[in-house]
Amino acid sequence: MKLIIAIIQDEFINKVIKALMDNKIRTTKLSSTGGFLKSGNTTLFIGVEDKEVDNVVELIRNQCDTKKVKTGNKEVTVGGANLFIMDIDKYMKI
Ligand code: 2BA
Repeated sequence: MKLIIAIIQDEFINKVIKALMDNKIRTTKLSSTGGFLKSGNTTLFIGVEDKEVDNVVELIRNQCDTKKVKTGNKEVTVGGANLFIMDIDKYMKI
């Protein structure tokens, strides 16, 4: 099993969650804040079987895009999504 931690820019989150729900992928949504821009984003915890990982990555990719944000006199390219994919030893619902 894998845990996908997905940091998503807020403007894409509703479409991402709809795509996950439409595909019966469970997720937990946390409000989060980027350390650099100090603006809101959303972090999803998504627990899936290994064989579902590629599908979830594609679902997220299809709903997100990069955007350019000006900060001071610099411009940075944000997202659309930053994903961390981790092995999970054990999942229990008790
Ligand atoms: P922020 O930390 O607010 O970063 C927003 C964007 O600013 C980043 O986009 C990147 O383009 C730029 N940036 C971040 N740190 C920088 C630095 N030290 N110097 C120059 N530019 C910098 P993304 O890379 O797409 O990241 C979007 C959001 O995803 C981040 O928001 C943060 O909340 C999260 N994130 C990205 N990489 C992460 C990591 N390695 N660990 C934890 N969270 C991460």
